[in-house]
This record gives sequence, C-alpha cells and structure tokens, in this order.
Amino acid sequence: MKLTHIYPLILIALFSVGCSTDNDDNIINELYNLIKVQDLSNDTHTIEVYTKTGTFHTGYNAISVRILDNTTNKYLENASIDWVPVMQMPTMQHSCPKSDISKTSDKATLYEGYIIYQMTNTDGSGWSLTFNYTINDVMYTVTDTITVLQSELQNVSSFMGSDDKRYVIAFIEPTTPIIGINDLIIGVYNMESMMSFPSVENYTLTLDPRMPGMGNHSSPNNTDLTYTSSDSMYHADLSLTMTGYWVLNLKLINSEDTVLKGETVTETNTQSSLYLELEF
Ligand SMILES: [Cu+2]
Repeated sequence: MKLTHIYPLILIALFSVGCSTDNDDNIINELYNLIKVQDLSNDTHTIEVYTKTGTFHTGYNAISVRILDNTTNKYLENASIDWVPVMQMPTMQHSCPKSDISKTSDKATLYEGYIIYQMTNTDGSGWSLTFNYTINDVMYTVTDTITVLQSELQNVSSFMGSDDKRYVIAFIEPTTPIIGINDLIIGVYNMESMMSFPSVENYTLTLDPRMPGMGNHSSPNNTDLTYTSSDSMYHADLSLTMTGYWVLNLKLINSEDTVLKGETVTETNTQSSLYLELEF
C-alpha cells in the first residue's frame, strides 16, 4: 500500500477516536464486567453470549446476551427471547434448570438470565444452546454447540428423592465468601421431565457446614434454608469461621416434613449424601 493511501486511513482513525460517540461509550458500559463466551449466528442476527468468566461451567451460570442485526450492525432493544439448553447423551437428551430471559435494568441492549448445567462430558462437550426470539412479531431461531467445563467443586447436585422424583439443587451465592455470616442462596428444581425443571416451592433445606480437614468442625449461628417467592430461591445465613474447604451438608425436606434426601452429620456419619462444596 502506498503512503498516499495510508494517510487518509490514519486521519479517519484519529477522527474516530476524537469523536467517540455516545454509542461507543454505551457499548463499553454495557459490557462492564462481562466476557464473551460465544457468538451464535444465523442469516439475520448474531447472538452474543456473555458471562463474568467468558466460559460456561457446571452449576449456576449468570448469563447476559444481546442480539446484533447482521444487516444494520445495530443491537436490538425490543426482542423477546427464550432459550433451550440441551445435553445429548448416548441414549437420550435432556435439558437443565434455567430462568426466563429478561431485559437487564439500566442497560440498553443486554438481556439476562441463568442456566444451571447439572453435568457435562469430561472434555466439555455434549451441550447445545438454542435461542428462539421474536422481534416485531417475527420469530427467529439459532442453535449451536457450546462448551461446558466441569467445575472443580461440587456446586450442583442431581439426585432421586425418597418420593421417587428427581431433583437438582445448585449453589448460587455467596460467589465471594467472607469470614462471618454470608447470605447463602441455593436453587432447588424438580426434574418434571427431560426438558422441564421448574423451581420447587416451600420445601426446606437444613444446613450444617463442616470443615472435613479440621476435625469436621461446624460453625455457630447458621440457619436452615427457606423458600423466598420473590426470586424462587432458598435463603439462609451461612456462618464461615475461617477460610478453607467447607462442605455444606444438607437435607431436603418437603412441606409434609418428609426428608427427601440427606442425613444428619454425626460422629459416625461424617457427611450427608446431599451436600455442596465451597472453598475460599
Ligand atoms: Cu447429561
């Protein structure tokens, strides 16, 4: 390329930097604290998928998405979006617990929700993600395979209850635990079918956090988890007296006081069969 051709390009570049539009500022602000996981594209749109880490992992994933119009190169602000995560297993396929997707408050182009992957293949394969979305009464769809990494700690548990129903529970908060009282949030879902995992309402989870590496000691002032209808989650006070590896021993109890899964921790039974892990 000759110099005479480069000069106009440099001028354009300088001009663009000097005249950064509101739109540019917006785009930077919109993506604060988010890293792109993947683009899913069809002929008309590109769905950009974001998380805090830029990856999907087993357990709870808070996810943000936005839709780029491939023709106008603008982000759409008036879509209604549904999503369907599917894991293909050797003999069948299934979905997992997920929220609806809604517009993120204070953001122009972002939509948000969560997906709880209860399992994955060792190489991260097996899952696909489909978006069905509507813009101005026109329906669109896009599907692609995704990678779901195995989390090191058990932050999700899938099991059969004593009522012969299948459940999934997932650790949601605290994402950054502190020494002291933490707001513990756990999601509880019933595997109604291969594709449907509604939230379970009005059960309880007993909580007994222990440090297996330190004589299996517990901590004071924990509370059991109770259901909150405003977010369809289970909440409790989780007391962590020191940093390290903790096992949150749980028992899932239905509204008739029947224990569906889990056992009390005793001298001889050091861990419940229903538990989640945490390390900080
Ligand atoms: Cu599976």
